[in-house]
Amino acid sequence: MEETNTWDEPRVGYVILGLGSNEGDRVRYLERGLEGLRREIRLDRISSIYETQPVGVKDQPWFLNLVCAGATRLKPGALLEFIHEVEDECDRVRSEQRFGPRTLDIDILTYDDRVIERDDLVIPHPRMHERRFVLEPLAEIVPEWRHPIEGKTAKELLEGLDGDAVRPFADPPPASGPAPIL
Ligand code: PH2
Ligand code: MG
Ligand code: MG
Repeated sequence: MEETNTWDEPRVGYVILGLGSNEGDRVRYLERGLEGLRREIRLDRISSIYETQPVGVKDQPWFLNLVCAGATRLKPGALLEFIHEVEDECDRVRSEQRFGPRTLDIDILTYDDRVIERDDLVIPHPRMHERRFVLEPLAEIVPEWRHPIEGKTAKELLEGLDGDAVRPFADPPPASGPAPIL
């Protein structure tokens, strides 16, 4: 007799996220962001913290940036909503100027090898391959990761890039709180 598969759970996606802060207690906002993300993402790699020159709007404080990677059951749209929730909990003001100062910005850089182009969500992040503040921490945790459109690894993308200043600032924030069971 044919058996129905009752174990058909939602699948797990592997995501890479970029975090940035240039307002208030920057380290604390990165830590709080990671804490929040752990409710839905089993983070298994977190880069060091880098201090980075602002890209885009130049006349604003320098950022702290890091990149993290992990597994989640949230699909891309639900992940985006969840990330907005975490940003809101971290005092993010939505009316702020695009590219201007923010307490915490969390960007979905990649979701598996998927290419998504929706009005509210473009994956891979459309500017990630030209931003040193993304590629430097990315190459630290997954140097062999390959961009699904550009066809180059994080390390190769970084090698072909000059541009804005990025300098090591601190070790990765320590894990706090339990990782979700997926
Ligand atoms: N984020 C931006 C605009 N410019 N510059 C740096 N160095 N780091 C960022 O995270 C960043 C930026 C928009 O989100
Ligand atoms: Mg951003
Ligand atoms: Mg953002």
